[in-house]
Amino acid sequence: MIKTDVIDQIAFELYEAEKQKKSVNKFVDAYPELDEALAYQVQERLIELKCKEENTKRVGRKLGLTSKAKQEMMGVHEPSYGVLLESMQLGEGERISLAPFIHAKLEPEIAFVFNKEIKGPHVTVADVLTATKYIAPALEIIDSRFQGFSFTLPDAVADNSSSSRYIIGERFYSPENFDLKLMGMVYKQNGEVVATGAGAAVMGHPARAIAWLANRLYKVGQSIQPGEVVLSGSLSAAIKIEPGDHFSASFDGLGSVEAVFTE
Ligand code: OOG
Ligand code: MG
Repeated sequence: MIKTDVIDQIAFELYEAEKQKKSVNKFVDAYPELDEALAYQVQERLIELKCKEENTKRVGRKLGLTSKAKQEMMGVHEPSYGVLLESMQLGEGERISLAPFIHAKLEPEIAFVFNKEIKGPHVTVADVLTATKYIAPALEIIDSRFQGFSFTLPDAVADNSSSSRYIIGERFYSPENFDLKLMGMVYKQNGEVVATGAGAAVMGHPARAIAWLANRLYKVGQSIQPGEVVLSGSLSAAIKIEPGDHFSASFDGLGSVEAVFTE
Protein backbone atom coordinates (compact mmCIF):
# COMPACT_ATOMS: atom_id res chain seq x y z
CA MET A 1 0.00 0.00 0.00
CA ILE A 2 1.22 3.51 -0.66
CA LYS A 3 1.83 5.75 2.33
CA THR A 4 -1.25 7.98 2.07
CA ASP A 5 -3.48 4.90 1.82
CA VAL A 6 -1.94 3.45 5.00
CA ILE A 7 -2.54 6.76 6.81
CA ASP A 8 -6.16 6.95 5.65
CA GLN A 9 -6.85 3.29 6.40
CA ILE A 10 -5.51 3.32 9.99
CA ALA A 11 -7.17 6.67 10.78
CA PHE A 12 -10.49 5.34 9.50
CA GLU A 13 -10.22 2.09 11.49
CA LEU A 14 -9.49 4.03 14.69
CA TYR A 15 -12.35 6.43 14.01
CA GLU A 16 -14.77 3.53 13.49
CA ALA A 17 -13.46 1.64 16.54
CA GLU A 18 -14.35 4.60 18.75
CA LYS A 19 -17.71 5.15 17.09
CA GLN A 20 -18.72 1.47 17.18
CA LYS A 21 -17.14 0.91 20.64
CA LYS A 22 -15.21 -2.06 19.21
CA SER A 23 -11.54 -2.34 20.04
CA VAL A 24 -9.07 -3.27 17.30
CA ASN A 25 -5.76 -5.13 17.19
CA LYS A 26 -2.49 -3.25 17.29
CA PHE A 27 -1.51 -2.02 13.84
CA VAL A 28 2.24 -2.56 14.01
CA ASP A 29 1.87 -6.21 13.00
CA ALA A 30 -0.27 -5.54 9.90
CA TYR A 31 1.63 -2.34 9.01
CA PRO A 32 5.30 -2.78 9.90
CA GLU A 33 6.01 0.60 8.30
CA LEU A 34 4.06 2.31 11.13
CA ASP A 35 6.85 4.17 12.90
CA GLU A 36 6.48 7.17 15.20
CA ALA A 37 6.65 9.76 12.40
CA LEU A 38 4.00 7.99 10.31
CA ALA A 39 1.87 7.49 13.44
CA TYR A 40 1.74 11.27 14.04
CA GLN A 41 0.52 11.67 10.45
CA VAL A 42 -2.23 9.13 11.17
CA GLN A 43 -3.13 11.08 14.33
CA GLU A 44 -3.37 14.27 12.28
CA ARG A 45 -5.68 12.56 9.77
CA LEU A 46 -7.84 11.11 12.57
CA ILE A 47 -8.23 14.57 14.13
CA GLU A 48 -9.20 16.10 10.75
CA LEU A 49 -11.80 13.36 10.36
CA LYS A 50 -13.22 13.89 13.86
CA CYS A 51 -13.36 17.69 13.46
CA LYS A 52 -15.28 17.29 10.23
CA GLU A 53 -17.63 14.45 11.22
CA GLU A 54 -18.31 15.67 14.77
CA ASN A 55 -18.35 19.36 13.96
CA THR A 56 -15.81 20.19 16.65
CA LYS A 57 -12.48 21.99 16.85
CA ARG A 58 -9.03 21.75 18.42
CA VAL A 59 -8.61 23.36 21.84
CA GLY A 60 -5.25 22.04 22.98
CA ARG A 61 -2.98 19.06 23.51
CA LYS A 62 -2.36 16.27 25.94
CA LEU A 63 0.83 14.57 26.95
CA GLY A 64 0.92 10.84 27.56
CA LEU A 65 3.36 8.50 29.24
CA THR A 66 5.25 11.29 30.98
CA SER A 67 5.49 9.47 34.34
CA LYS A 68 7.37 6.28 35.30
CA ALA A 69 4.11 4.87 36.70
CA LYS A 70 2.41 5.22 33.32
CA GLN A 71 5.43 4.08 31.29
CA GLU A 72 5.78 0.94 33.39
CA MET A 73 2.05 0.28 33.26
CA MET A 74 2.03 0.41 29.44
CA GLY A 75 5.54 -0.97 28.75
CA VAL A 76 6.38 2.14 26.70
CA HIS A 77 9.36 4.25 27.66
CA GLU A 78 8.89 7.54 25.84
CA PRO A 79 6.26 10.26 26.09
CA SER A 80 3.67 10.89 23.39
CA TYR A 81 1.25 13.67 22.64
CA GLY A 82 -2.28 14.01 21.28
CA VAL A 83 -4.83 16.66 20.39
CA LEU A 84 -7.68 17.81 22.66
CA LEU A 85 -10.94 18.68 20.91
CA GLU A 86 -13.72 20.88 22.24
CA SER A 87 -16.06 17.86 22.18
CA MET A 88 -13.83 16.01 24.69
CA GLN A 89 -14.31 18.49 27.51
CA LEU A 90 -16.76 17.62 30.31
CA GLY A 91 -17.89 19.99 33.05
CA GLU A 92 -17.02 19.31 36.66
CA GLY A 93 -20.00 17.95 38.58
CA GLU A 94 -21.87 16.43 35.64
CA ARG A 95 -22.58 12.71 36.02
CA ILE A 96 -20.63 10.92 33.34
CA SER A 97 -22.19 7.96 31.59
CA LEU A 98 -19.78 5.13 30.75
CA ALA A 99 -21.95 4.19 27.75
CA PRO A 100 -19.72 5.78 25.06
CA PHE A 101 -16.50 4.10 26.23
CA ILE A 102 -14.79 0.78 25.45
CA HIS A 103 -12.81 0.33 28.70
CA ALA A 104 -12.26 3.77 30.18
CA LYS A 105 -9.61 4.57 32.78
CA LEU A 106 -9.06 7.76 34.76
CA GLU A 107 -5.88 9.74 35.40
CA PRO A 108 -5.04 12.64 37.75
CA GLU A 109 -3.22 15.45 35.93
CA ILE A 110 -2.24 19.11 36.08
CA ALA A 111 -3.70 21.24 33.27
CA PHE A 112 -1.91 24.31 31.89
CA VAL A 113 -3.48 27.16 29.94
CA PHE A 114 -1.19 29.54 28.07
CA ASN A 115 -1.38 33.19 27.11
CA LYS A 116 1.69 33.19 24.88
CA GLU A 117 2.88 31.02 22.03
CA ILE A 118 5.48 28.42 23.08
CA LYS A 119 7.73 27.55 20.21
CA GLY A 120 10.69 25.12 20.14
CA PRO A 121 13.37 23.99 19.62
CA HIS A 122 14.94 25.25 22.87
CA VAL A 123 12.02 25.71 25.27
CA THR A 124 12.86 25.41 29.00
CA VAL A 125 10.79 24.97 32.17
CA ALA A 126 11.18 28.73 32.80
CA ASP A 127 9.84 29.55 29.30
CA VAL A 128 6.81 27.35 29.92
CA LEU A 129 6.05 28.94 33.30
CA THR A 130 6.40 32.46 31.83
CA ALA A 131 3.87 31.59 29.11
CA THR A 132 1.41 29.97 31.57
CA LYS A 133 -1.74 31.93 32.29
CA TYR A 134 -3.00 29.44 34.84
CA ILE A 135 -2.84 25.89 36.11
CA ALA A 136 -5.73 23.77 37.39
CA PRO A 137 -6.30 20.23 38.67
CA ALA A 138 -7.64 17.92 35.98
CA LEU A 139 -8.85 14.38 35.34
CA GLU A 140 -8.33 12.66 32.02
CA ILE A 141 -10.53 9.78 30.81
CA ILE A 142 -8.42 7.62 28.52
CA ASP A 143 -9.99 4.91 26.38
CA SER A 144 -7.52 3.14 24.11
CA ARG A 145 -9.10 1.81 20.94
CA PHE A 146 -6.78 -1.23 21.20
CA GLN A 147 -7.81 -4.60 22.57
CA GLY A 148 -6.80 -5.06 26.17
CA PHE A 149 -5.30 -1.53 26.27
CA SER A 150 -2.26 -3.14 24.65
CA PHE A 151 -0.14 -1.20 22.17
CA THR A 152 3.29 -0.03 21.07
CA LEU A 153 4.23 3.67 21.05
CA PRO A 154 3.33 4.17 17.33
CA ASP A 155 -0.06 2.45 17.85
CA ALA A 156 -0.89 4.73 20.79
CA VAL A 157 0.31 7.83 18.92
CA ALA A 158 -1.94 6.98 15.95
CA ASP A 159 -4.82 6.55 18.43
CA ASN A 160 -4.37 10.17 19.59
CA SER A 161 -2.59 8.90 22.71
CA SER A 162 -5.72 7.10 23.99
CA SER A 163 -7.49 10.41 24.58
CA SER A 164 -11.22 10.40 25.20
CA ARG A 165 -12.51 13.12 27.59
CA TYR A 166 -11.17 15.51 30.20
CA ILE A 167 -12.41 17.54 33.12
CA ILE A 168 -10.70 20.69 34.36
CA GLY A 169 -11.31 21.85 37.94
CA GLU A 170 -13.02 25.19 38.12
CA ARG A 171 -10.41 27.05 40.18
CA PHE A 172 -7.48 28.50 38.31
CA TYR A 173 -4.13 29.58 39.72
CA SER A 174 -1.12 31.41 38.44
CA PRO A 175 1.87 29.01 38.63
CA GLU A 176 4.01 31.75 40.27
CA ASN A 177 3.28 30.84 43.84
CA PHE A 178 3.77 27.11 43.49
CA ASP A 179 6.68 24.73 43.24
CA LEU A 180 5.06 22.29 40.83
CA LYS A 181 7.79 19.70 41.43
CA LEU A 182 6.87 19.43 45.08
CA MET A 183 3.14 19.75 44.65
CA GLY A 184 1.53 16.81 46.49
CA MET A 185 -1.39 14.92 45.00
CA VAL A 186 -3.89 12.50 46.58
CA TYR A 187 -6.02 10.39 44.23
CA LYS A 188 -9.15 8.75 45.66
CA GLN A 189 -11.70 6.26 44.34
CA ASN A 190 -14.89 5.97 46.40
CA GLY A 191 -13.20 7.60 49.37
CA GLU A 192 -10.16 5.29 49.39
CA VAL A 193 -6.71 6.60 48.54
CA VAL A 194 -5.61 4.75 45.38
CA ALA A 195 -2.43 6.74 44.65
CA THR A 196 -0.35 9.58 46.02
CA GLY A 197 2.30 11.53 44.20
CA ALA A 198 4.03 14.82 43.54
CA GLY A 199 4.41 16.94 40.42
CA ALA A 200 7.96 15.61 40.00
CA ALA A 201 6.42 12.26 38.94
CA VAL A 202 5.88 13.93 35.55
CA MET A 203 9.36 14.16 33.97
CA GLY A 204 10.81 15.75 37.12
CA HIS A 205 8.52 18.78 36.71
CA PRO A 206 5.17 19.01 34.87
CA ALA A 207 6.40 22.07 32.95
CA ARG A 208 9.28 19.93 31.61
CA ALA A 209 6.68 17.74 29.90
CA ILE A 210 5.23 20.87 28.25
CA ALA A 211 8.73 21.94 27.19
CA TRP A 212 9.27 18.48 25.69
CA LEU A 213 6.00 18.90 23.77
CA ALA A 214 6.93 22.33 22.40
CA ASN A 215 10.36 21.07 21.32
CA ARG A 216 8.83 17.96 19.76
CA LEU A 217 6.18 20.02 17.91
CA TYR A 218 8.94 22.18 16.43
CA LYS A 219 10.08 19.14 14.42
CA VAL A 220 6.75 19.12 12.58
CA GLY A 221 6.57 22.91 12.20
CA GLN A 222 4.01 23.41 15.01
CA SER A 223 3.89 25.20 18.37
CA ILE A 224 1.64 25.59 21.42
CA GLN A 225 -0.79 28.46 20.75
CA PRO A 226 -2.02 31.16 23.16
CA GLY A 227 -5.32 30.06 24.72
CA GLU A 228 -4.56 26.36 24.36
CA VAL A 229 -5.01 23.95 27.24
CA VAL A 230 -2.42 21.22 27.74
CA LEU A 231 -2.74 18.21 30.03
CA SER A 232 0.76 17.46 31.29
CA GLY A 233 0.27 13.72 31.86
CA SER A 234 -0.86 11.41 34.64
CA LEU A 235 1.03 11.52 37.94
CA SER A 236 0.02 7.94 38.72
CA ALA A 237 -1.13 4.74 37.05
CA ALA A 238 -4.57 5.03 35.40
CA ILE A 239 -7.50 3.42 37.26
CA LYS A 240 -10.25 1.43 35.51
CA ILE A 241 -13.63 3.18 35.90
CA GLU A 242 -16.69 1.20 37.05
CA PRO A 243 -20.32 2.43 37.05
CA GLY A 244 -21.06 4.19 40.34
CA ASP A 245 -17.45 5.23 40.91
CA HIS A 246 -16.64 8.59 42.45
CA PHE A 247 -13.09 9.84 41.91
CA SER A 248 -11.27 12.87 43.25
CA ALA A 249 -7.77 14.21 42.69
CA SER A 250 -6.57 16.81 45.22
CA PHE A 251 -3.47 18.90 44.65
CA ASP A 252 -1.68 20.84 47.37
CA GLY A 253 -2.87 24.46 47.16
CA LEU A 254 -5.00 23.91 44.03
CA GLY A 255 -7.92 22.08 45.61
CA SER A 256 -9.54 19.12 43.96
CA VAL A 257 -11.41 17.98 40.89
CA GLU A 258 -14.05 15.27 41.05
CA ALA A 259 -15.93 12.96 38.72
CA VAL A 260 -18.92 10.66 39.22
CA PHE A 261 -19.71 7.85 36.76
CA THR A 262 -22.93 6.03 35.89
CA GLU A 263 -23.76 3.03 33.63
C1 OOG B 1 -1.51 6.39 26.69
C2 OOG B 1 -1.90 7.75 27.21
C3 OOG B 1 -1.32 8.01 28.57
C4 OOG B 1 -0.94 9.77 30.36
O1 OOG B 1 -1.36 10.74 31.00
O2 OOG B 1 0.11 9.17 30.68
C5 OOG B 1 -1.73 9.29 29.20
C6 OOG B 1 -2.13 5.27 27.52
O3 OOG B 1 -1.60 4.92 28.57
O4 OOG B 1 -3.15 4.72 27.09
O5 OOG B 1 -2.68 9.95 28.85
MG1 MG C 1 -3.29 11.36 30.40
